[in-house]
Amino acid sequence: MTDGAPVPILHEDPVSGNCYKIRLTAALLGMPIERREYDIMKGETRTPAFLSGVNANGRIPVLQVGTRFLPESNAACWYLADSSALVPADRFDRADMLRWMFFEQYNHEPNVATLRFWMHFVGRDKLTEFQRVQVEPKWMAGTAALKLMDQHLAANDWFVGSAVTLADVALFAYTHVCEDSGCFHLADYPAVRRWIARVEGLPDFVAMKD
Ligand SMILES: N[C@@H](CCC(=O)N[C@@H](CS)C(=O)NCC(=O)O)C(=O)O
Repeated sequence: MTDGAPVPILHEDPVSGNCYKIRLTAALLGMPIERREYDIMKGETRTPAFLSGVNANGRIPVLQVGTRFLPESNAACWYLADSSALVPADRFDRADMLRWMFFEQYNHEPNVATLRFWMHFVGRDKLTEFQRVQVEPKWMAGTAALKLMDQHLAANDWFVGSAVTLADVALFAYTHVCEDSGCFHLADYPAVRRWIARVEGLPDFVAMKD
């Protein structure tokens, strides 16, 4: 970091889109970041050491800055990008960026990302009954979120204003891999596809698997 703050450490599982948002933010800003890996499938974020020392909420990502720990992907992105070009200077645009980041956490991630986790990593035949009954409602809600994004992107290159912001970073993370679940098809969302290509074409873009 240029302000004398220590190099942040990202506690992550590399397959997680929430963690990837933070790596992508750092890459786009040219900021160094260290990485500590956990395997969520093995419960490594639920150990007493993790719960007492990293995040009492038992989840990654967590951004460690010195001795302080910041969970929640969008808060961590904000910490890195505050006062940068990824955050609009205009007050309304800044709030609008947050609007899309809240949308991502409420309408998009709990549906699109959760279905990716259940169907691709856990496996449909290993889902609990509780999870199984939620597949269809999550598919409907995820579809509604992707449709809304497509509608917005049909008329706009970026979610806010005329350049990439954290809203794009937050929404890109799970959208570009939404087909992993087998529930969503990007061909249904042509404007989203064009926007994905736009994000992937940004200087310093890093892929999820890098
Ligand atoms: N709202 C949180 C969601 C964090 C989250 O759900 N993390 C998942 C991986 S993407 C996790 O750690 N799961 C492991 C577990 O719950 O045990 C964020 O945006 O960071």
